[in-house]
Amino acid sequence: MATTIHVLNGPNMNLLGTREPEKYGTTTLADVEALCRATARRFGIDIVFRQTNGEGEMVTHIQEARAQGAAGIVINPAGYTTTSIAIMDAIFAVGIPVIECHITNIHQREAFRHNSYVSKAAKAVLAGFGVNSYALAIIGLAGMVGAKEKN
Ligand code: DHK
Repeated sequence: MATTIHVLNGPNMNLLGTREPEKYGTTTLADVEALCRATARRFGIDIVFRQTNGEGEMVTHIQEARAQGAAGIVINPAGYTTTSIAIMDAIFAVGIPVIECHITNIHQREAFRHNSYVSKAAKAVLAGFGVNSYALAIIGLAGMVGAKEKN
């Protein structure tokens, strides 16, 4: 059975492409999904790609990733990054490697975006590479779970 990574997206990420393009660019979430699938394919990894605007639903998505046998998670918790103890707890609870990923460099932005609860539970963080943060997160996670790049 192929290794699977779940890529989880939080609130307002469904609006990527039209949402504050000067910060988040014009790439849509469907484009990001295609980027994630293409990047994972290089390692023979399958992707489950999900988005939710709800905090509780994101907790459920994290729990379902482990229940469905995911090797790890790439998560852009978006606005819940700096507020959600429940999402942090879910990441601790599932015990599979989680990579936190942001399109923008949250440390360069408003002070309220700097304190990430998710970072306290994540294995690693990618921020500021634009949508390439997702591709880099998948490459890093592939290494963590022992997947090798195919020729
Ligand atoms: C996306 C969001 O929606 C913000 O709430 C975060 C993050 C930054 C991003 O850069 O992908 O602060």
